[in-house]
Amino acid sequence: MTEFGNNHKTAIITGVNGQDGSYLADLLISKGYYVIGLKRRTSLINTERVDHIYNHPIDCTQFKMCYYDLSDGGAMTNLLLKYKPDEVYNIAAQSHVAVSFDVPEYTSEGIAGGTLKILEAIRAVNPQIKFYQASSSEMYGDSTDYDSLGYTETSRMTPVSPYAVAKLHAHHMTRVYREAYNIHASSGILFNHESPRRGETFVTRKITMAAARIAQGKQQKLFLGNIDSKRDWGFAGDYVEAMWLMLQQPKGDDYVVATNRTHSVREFLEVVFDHAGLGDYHKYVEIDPRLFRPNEVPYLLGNPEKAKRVLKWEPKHDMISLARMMYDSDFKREQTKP
Ligand code: NAP
Ligand code: G4F
Repeated sequence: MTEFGNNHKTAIITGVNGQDGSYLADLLISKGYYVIGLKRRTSLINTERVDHIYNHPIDCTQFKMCYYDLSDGGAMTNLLLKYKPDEVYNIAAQSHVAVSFDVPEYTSEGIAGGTLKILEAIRAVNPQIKFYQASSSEMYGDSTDYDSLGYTETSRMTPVSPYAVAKLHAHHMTRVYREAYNIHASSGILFNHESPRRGETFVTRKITMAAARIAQGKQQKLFLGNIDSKRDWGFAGDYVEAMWLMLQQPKGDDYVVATNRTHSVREFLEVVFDHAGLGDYHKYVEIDPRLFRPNEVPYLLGNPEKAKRVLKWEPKHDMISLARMMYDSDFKREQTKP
């Protein structure tokens, strides 16, 4: 018996301080789970995204934070032995594609090596533990193996960044452990998903934060890189439901999670600047060649037909409602700053 008792499900979430980890913790707690959220040690406290759970009089009784790093397989073994989880969600990663060109070894060791360490720990401690792997649409790279409905689970993947190669390694390893050891291991091939909790250096959040500051007279210019690339953007809160649904199926599998709509960064800019009442974004945006990547994924459109059919999953937000939600949140947040 663990310190939480036995009459509940227990889940471990790596990367609980991140965007998805925090939404997933909210979801699992609302379903009655006990959640062991894993964070890495940082010199400044960065638990902002889960502080509402900590500070909640009831939710905090279902939540515990422990230190963990993707490089530490022994630590995962100890956590599995101590907390006896039913489900492990591997959400942690150096998740910034552009940064992966600067720190490819670190990115790869965390994502590829780190995932393998968790799978090995599950195999050794208890192969009945269900496993979720955060795979990515970035893995498709510049593949042309899509039709008018977009990429599917079986489309050819030709990754074009160190991040994506590492994710593809982890994706295949998850399948290998599913097939070789009969572990309930699933990969969610998630297309870009955003929210008011999105990291501040990803393009959507960079845009909504800048527009909110420009609208309040605190910033004049926004510097961006390639604004012609296209992404299939959804809401992170919708996407963590798909993660959970995958682990409730009789068997592990791979699923595309996407909205089936694609828009350029330029279109996202237009929606945000229009919603902010700022008019033409050209007045504020400058293109900085230093923000272009050595390689770019030009186009992403996901076909979530399998997730809809098998998981009965549906996205509730599209790019426009998402962009407005993010801008409104940043506008309010900016108003409270000195
Ligand atoms: P995120 O906000 O960057 O969160 C990643 C989390 O991982 C952070 O809490 C981070 O810790 C933690 N982390 C990083 N390196 C670590 C390490 N070595 N050991 C332990 N923890 C570490 O990313 P996200 O947007 O929530 O994405 C969640 C996952 O889905 C990632 O694996 C990402 O690659 C993948 N994914 C994301 C998207 C998307 O559009 N958001 C799409 C497809 C796949 P700190 O808080 O200390 O930095
Ligand atoms: O917001 P981004 O950095 O997201 P990207 O590269 O698509 O990666 C995100 O989605 C992946 C799923 O497909 C995840 F796996 C990954 O972890 C991450 O969450 O960039 C989106 C687009 C790119 O084409 C980029 O070149 O926006 C372009 N962009 C233009 N100016 C910019 C900027 N991106 C960033 N981050 N910053 C800019 O100034």
